[in-house]
Amino acid sequence: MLEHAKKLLAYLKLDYKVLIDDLAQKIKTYNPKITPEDMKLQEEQGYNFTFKYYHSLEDMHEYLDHLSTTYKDFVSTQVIGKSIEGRDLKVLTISSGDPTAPGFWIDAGIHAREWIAPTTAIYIARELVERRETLPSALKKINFFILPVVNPDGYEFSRSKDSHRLWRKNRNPNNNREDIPCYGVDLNRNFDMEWGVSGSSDDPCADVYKGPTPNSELETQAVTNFVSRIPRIKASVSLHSYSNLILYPFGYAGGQYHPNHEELHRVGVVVAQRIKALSGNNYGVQSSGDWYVASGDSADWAASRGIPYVFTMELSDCDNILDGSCFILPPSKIIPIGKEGFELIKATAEAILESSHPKIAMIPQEDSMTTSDSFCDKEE
Ligand code: 0X9
Ligand code: ZN
Repeated sequence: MLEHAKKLLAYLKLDYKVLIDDLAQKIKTYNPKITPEDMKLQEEQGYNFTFKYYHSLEDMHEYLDHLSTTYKDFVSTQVIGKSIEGRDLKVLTISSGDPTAPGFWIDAGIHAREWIAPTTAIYIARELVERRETLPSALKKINFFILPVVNPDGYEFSRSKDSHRLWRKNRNPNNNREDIPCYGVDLNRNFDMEWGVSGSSDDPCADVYKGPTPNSELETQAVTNFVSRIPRIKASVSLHSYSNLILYPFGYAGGQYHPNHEELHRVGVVVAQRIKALSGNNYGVQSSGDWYVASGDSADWAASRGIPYVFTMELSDCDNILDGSCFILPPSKIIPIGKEGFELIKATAEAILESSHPKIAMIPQEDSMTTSDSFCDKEE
């Protein structure tokens, strides 16, 4: 196959460089089949999810349900909407017990191929629920809302075949128009904040297709409807990969900053220092738009809603940035990278509780659901 491609490129007189000798092999090695021993362990624990594999959406949802049934006093799940192919968008709510406590939104898996992001969101959920006894007190004084897979159709598509592994967008057929033969909208270009002004495309075949209108996608709508109604929301974190970066708004332009950007930068630097001490890894801290401009991302929208702490975290570096497959990470990275993600959640929680933010205009109260709504919508 590689030899055939090389011949073709030579014939076409096109310059090339082989980045990965055998991508299929890399995909297989880093997505191993569950061993019979682990299957047995899963049967014993009563659910299939582990931190040793990249699991299906179903397995991940099963774990969220396990948390909500085992810890029903303070944990619940709710389906906040459906994807374009009809999959559930399942949010885990972890209650501090105080309905007036600050709200904290965490989402992951907006981009299908970034498998380390959903696993990190679930790792964070596990720490917040199953390791509650060991948590710093700040984390117990916050109401968390976690959506580990914003783009379930894309995620399942990327798992369905080796050749789909690097899929990024959702699976909107884009009306199946003959003149638009391409699937998918980039959900991180679809949010309604300076939509389409930079770093996105109006070509449905592009990986950064922004969609036909702002907030056009069911997945984006589910997120914006739900987050707009989180009572006293103080933080929004969006998990992505890769690049070892802690980013804060705005992303639609360089040199445009969230009103709270000095504080966001300070928190980001604290997190980077803690990660360095934890794993030796170096994280950068900067505004999204100073990294590269792209409009319509979830963090810019969250900032536009007046949320004071807004971050995008690009989890994981790349062993070899030129190999073109830094989205494909061995499952042995799930826990170490989960820990790095958790550092951002911890430091943000501490910062929320330490400071008040008179300068930031918050979401008008009439838009918000009551806290009891959010905790009573428990899925049966
Ligand atoms: O391009 C994106 O949507 C994010 N990077 S990723 O590699 N995960 O796709 C970055 C979003 C941050 N926003 C901007 N740079 N504007
Ligand atoms: Zn991403």
